[in-house]
Amino acid sequence: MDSELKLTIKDMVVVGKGILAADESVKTATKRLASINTESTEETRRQYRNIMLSAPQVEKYLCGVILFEETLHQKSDNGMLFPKLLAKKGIVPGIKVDGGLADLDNGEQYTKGLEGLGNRLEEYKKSGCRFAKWRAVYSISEKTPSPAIIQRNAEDLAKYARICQEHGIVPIVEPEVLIDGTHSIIKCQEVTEKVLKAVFDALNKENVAIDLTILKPSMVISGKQSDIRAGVQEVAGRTIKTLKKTIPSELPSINFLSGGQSPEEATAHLNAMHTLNEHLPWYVSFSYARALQEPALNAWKGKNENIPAAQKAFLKRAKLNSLATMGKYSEDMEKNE
Ligand code: 5MM
Repeated sequence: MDSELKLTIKDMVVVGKGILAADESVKTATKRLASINTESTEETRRQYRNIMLSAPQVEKYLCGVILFEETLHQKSDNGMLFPKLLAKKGIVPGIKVDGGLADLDNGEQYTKGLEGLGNRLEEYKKSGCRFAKWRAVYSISEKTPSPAIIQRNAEDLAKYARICQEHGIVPIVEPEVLIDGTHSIIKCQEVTEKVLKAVFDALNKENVAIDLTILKPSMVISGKQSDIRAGVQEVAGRTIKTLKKTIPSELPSINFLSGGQSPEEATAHLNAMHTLNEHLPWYVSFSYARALQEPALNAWKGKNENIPAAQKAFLKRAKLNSLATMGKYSEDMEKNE
């Protein structure tokens, strides 16, 4: 089992490459398609995913794609099952395995989906998936996140990660401290530190092999509605400081989520982390959904004649984020590319 996991890590930790999150549930995909006045059907969701997954030479920038269950059984315009298409390009197919969020009485949310996970993983494996992803969320307000949700999410993420590794699937562990709110970057830093500490304590307790795990965290960033929002250098500096304090060096890769940042912000922040002149013990890259997809979605508008423009927009963001993983991105590339 270990050699299988090691090979997947090797294929997913590649300098200059990152992960595309294309794992929106039907509900979220419907919201995204509504923003371009396109009806959400199985076919329009397939068409949309086909634009990104079939984009020419996308494998230069991506080492993995997180898929939603529905996409596993869908085919590209050329008639190839999407996981097969990705594998053919040398991109590792993965799958979102959490069952979404459920409300708790105090207004916080936990993640569903542990029941029957092992059996589902066996099925996903047959479809070609080699890694999985599970997302837990933490909201910042005066009373949240509560110690109880920090503990519960950490334990569930750890159980999920252990089950994945037992089935030869690399777990992506995604604790997302939400950007919504008026909080300061310092508050976000405090919360992120507590959350990550609890997650790694739980992973260790559950005997999860850290060197065969990928972390998908949020960045340390000011609340979206905050009056004073920290600049790029501060976000990069505080994020790396917090990660160094809480994450063991044997973790192979940290792939950030974009969490509501604009595409340009998400790229600039990642790039700045690589220009801090600090040694980073792990590979630091991206696993963006919105920050990679937004320009493509807006260019497509649900119309066939816009597919080339949508693919161009998608490849541009993928390339700029690839450059950011090496600290080689600059703002003027936004105009020239
Ligand atoms: C936080 O969401 C993840 C990363 O996306 P962003 O880069 O846009 O923040 C993403 O993988 C998310 O987990 C999926 O889109 C699935 O979301 P839902 O809400 O449909 O389960």
